[in-house]
Amino acid sequence: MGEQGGDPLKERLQVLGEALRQQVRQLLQESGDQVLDQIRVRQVLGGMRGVRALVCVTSSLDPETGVRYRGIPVAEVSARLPRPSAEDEAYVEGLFWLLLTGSIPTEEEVNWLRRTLSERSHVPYQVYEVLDRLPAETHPMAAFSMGILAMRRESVMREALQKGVSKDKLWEYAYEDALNLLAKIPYIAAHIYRRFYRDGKYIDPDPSLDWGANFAHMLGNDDPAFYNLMRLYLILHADHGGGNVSVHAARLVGSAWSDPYLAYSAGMNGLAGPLHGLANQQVVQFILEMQKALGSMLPTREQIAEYVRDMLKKGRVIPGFGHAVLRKTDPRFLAQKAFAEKHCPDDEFVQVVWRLYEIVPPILQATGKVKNPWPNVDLHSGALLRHYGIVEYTFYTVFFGVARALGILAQLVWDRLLGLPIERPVAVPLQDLFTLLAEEAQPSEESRQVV
Ligand code: CMX
Repeated sequence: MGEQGGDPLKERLQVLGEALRQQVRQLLQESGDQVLDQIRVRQVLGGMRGVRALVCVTSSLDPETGVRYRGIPVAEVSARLPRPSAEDEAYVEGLFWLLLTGSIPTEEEVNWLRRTLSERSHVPYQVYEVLDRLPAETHPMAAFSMGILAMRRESVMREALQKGVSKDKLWEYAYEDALNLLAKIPYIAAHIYRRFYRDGKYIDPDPSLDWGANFAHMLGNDDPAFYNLMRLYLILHADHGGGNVSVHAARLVGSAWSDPYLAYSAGMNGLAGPLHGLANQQVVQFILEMQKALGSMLPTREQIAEYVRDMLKKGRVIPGFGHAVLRKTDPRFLAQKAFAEKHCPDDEFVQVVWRLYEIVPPILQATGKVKNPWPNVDLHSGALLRHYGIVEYTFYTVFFGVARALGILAQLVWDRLLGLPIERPVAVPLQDLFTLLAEEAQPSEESRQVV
């Protein structure tokens, strides 16, 4: 398959894309004026929470049960995808195939994808030069975003647009960019890690390894359990519907036909915010500060409760808890907890995380305002990475960024396949809202006459 230079994934997408595009056209013709939602003032002023105004092909998010990748609950997806052995986590390449096509790939298809990613993985040296020239205090997420932008000259979509490509063909160039980016992203991330935290001692890739394991290898840990943690981590963080900040930022930018390099980098700038992906770094920072303040590596439940209440009194948020959509414990947290129970139940840092899981939700609930007091994906990830020797927590959001490439790039390809237009909602002038509400409270002479 694909040995003579064919691309089975692209061929599949072509067929799927044509069929879905046709269905979308028909839907627009037959039901284009149907009302899907009504928007309240609370939503206009509240981050558009709950507004159903976007579509997503790759995944969906349910407040109670969490994210589903193409309909499969996130906790089950690894077990359904091809894997090295029954004891191992699934190959991450398989998830990318699933997100793009909606089908579980065969072993052969996963092997093809691994080979094609390996063939596309060369990063031009100028990109590494840009990274090497950054001041040592640059945050790794800023470096990551700059590394992606420094590679932008490689974009085939940018080149095709310059040459005047037809709109129908645009998705093919977005697809090529997506595969090229996916192949190179772990190299950029590993380079940043080794440059900032390991004295620039870089590790050559191992082309015999799969995408997730090779990333672990380039970071510097060849423990098979760490390979599995990486595969699991990358799968769990890959996608989360279309409305989260990183995916939405990338898709918004992509809707202007900005190529995937520009769009993915925009998504990463959103992921770098403390209310989103930076929370994984902040969880570890918060635990370390707490351990120091309380003089104990494993503080008692009472000590933790008092410390957390004190943080809330000071108006601070407790990182790793809460979510804009989820209303239950994030299944991605539970999947990481299950991994830790199997591989490192005696790790003290892991035990602090488990204590927080026990203690924090009722405290947040008692505030009466936090809509979801339960842990999100970011509460557990740092403790696992620390266990395998990646203690430099300022790098943690880059892991999230590498994983989120899978979802963002798959969604960008589908956006162009469907020919979705440039996004352009209306921002209501704030004064208009005041006027509207004042009129509603006190009907004008004119409207009274109408009644
Ligand atoms: N600690 C303290 N207060 C919290 C809180 C938390 N973990 N989560 C929510 N709140 C507060 C909000 O700040 C808000 O307070 P005000 O009314 O005073 O402004 C109130 O509770 C209501 O917020 P909400 O509707 O429950 O939550 P939002 O949808 O507005 O925000 C989120 C969601 C994730 C930003 C928020 O829960 C939060 O700040 N959590 C901590 C940061 C974090 O872990 N982020 C990672 C999320 C997952 C990810 O994207 O990676």
